[in-house]
Amino acid sequence: MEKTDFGKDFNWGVATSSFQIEGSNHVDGKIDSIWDVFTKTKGKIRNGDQANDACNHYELWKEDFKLLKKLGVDSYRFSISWPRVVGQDLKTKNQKGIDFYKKQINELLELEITPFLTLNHWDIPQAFFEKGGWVNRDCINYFLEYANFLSNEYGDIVKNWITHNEPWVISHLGYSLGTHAPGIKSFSDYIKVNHHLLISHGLSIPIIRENSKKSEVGIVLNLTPGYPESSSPEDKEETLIFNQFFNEWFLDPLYKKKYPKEVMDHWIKKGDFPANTDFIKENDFDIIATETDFLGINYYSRAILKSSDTDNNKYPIENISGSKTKFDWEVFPDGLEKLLLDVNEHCNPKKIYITENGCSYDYEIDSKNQINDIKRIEYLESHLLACKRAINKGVPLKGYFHWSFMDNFEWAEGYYHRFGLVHIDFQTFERLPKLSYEWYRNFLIKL
Ligand code: IFM
Repeated sequence: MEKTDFGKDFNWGVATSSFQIEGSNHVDGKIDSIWDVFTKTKGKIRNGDQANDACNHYELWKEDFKLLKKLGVDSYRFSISWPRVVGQDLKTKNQKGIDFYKKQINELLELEITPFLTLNHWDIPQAFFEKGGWVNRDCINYFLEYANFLSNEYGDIVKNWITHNEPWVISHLGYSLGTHAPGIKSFSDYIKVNHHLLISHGLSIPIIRENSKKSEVGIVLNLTPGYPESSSPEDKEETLIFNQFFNEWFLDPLYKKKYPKEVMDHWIKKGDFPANTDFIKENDFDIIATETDFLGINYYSRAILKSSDTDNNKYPIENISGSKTKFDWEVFPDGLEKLLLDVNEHCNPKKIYITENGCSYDYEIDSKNQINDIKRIEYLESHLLACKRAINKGVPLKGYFHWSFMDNFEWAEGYYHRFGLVHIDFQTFERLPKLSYEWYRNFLIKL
């Protein structure tokens, strides 16, 4: 497999997010995010890990960008920390935060690396949450003001915009299971959060396009294809419900102006779905389906479903059969190929990017100070091959961003999982590229 097999205009990249790497959570005027509050709540994060320092990227970003350049990527996907760029009233601007990202964007352009900017990778201001956040439809305006101000500020230098990262995780883990910030357990809030996230996405698109001429705007979904454990009608039915709950709940409104029926009936039957559906207004689906320039897909694994699984209250990547990553997620590259083909057929997006794909494994640093993370290399290579097969079958896949550029703070899992191509010593903040970094580099620049 050669880089050139993917076409000349293919975007090769890596991805990160603000809260997971930056640290310096209380300097230069940054206000609290919901994750600052959640991480301080006892029992929420594995081992009580904190993200006050994370990778100390806030101070070391120039050093990180040197490694990024050396890696040979075309593009870098990262997110803006909303609470770093506004004050408590969500209206005043924090110039130090704005400048922090402006310097980074300009440096990336200097290095000939294209920035892909995510507006919301989960670390929303606590002040926004306290005003009702995603549950409160009126709060959508705060997000639109944020999108307006950011695209005004950076519109000339950023041309690739992502509205939200993984709405399923925001709503399901944050508002239904409560295992992520803000830690709410309410099915009706969960449904509203989904809906309002999608509306805010749709409404922000024309704003961003107006401020950032000739830019491209999209959304990122974490899609996990479900497979039935057997060919029994019950397992197939279970799989259909899973796929609608996990994937089509987002794809359908975005591309077909509706929510999928069977899962909704299933929730209504269980008594979960809010009896009052007034929160869905008449032309909401027209707003949500505002045409995007690309669809970002984050793919990690698949789920295998059997009929007794009918329970949305568990994290459903389980019952797996093949080899697993440290997260217990099955390594299943064929699922990526099939997912790309299915999404292309059903939604026909103009362009697709794999905006995240990666794995966490344990490893050791050997006596030569090297990290031979062979399993990550195998994971990366096999998933790139899956991408190539999908492209050969006509999928308009135009980029691949590996998750992640560096080890980082893995949300409720703290520092337990390491997804990076670059190792981070979370005590000294020393950076050490792993063998997988060298592999990707060799692939990208043909040493
Ligand atoms: O670390 C996360 C990222 O923030 C969103 N997608 C999945 C990754 C691995 O769990």
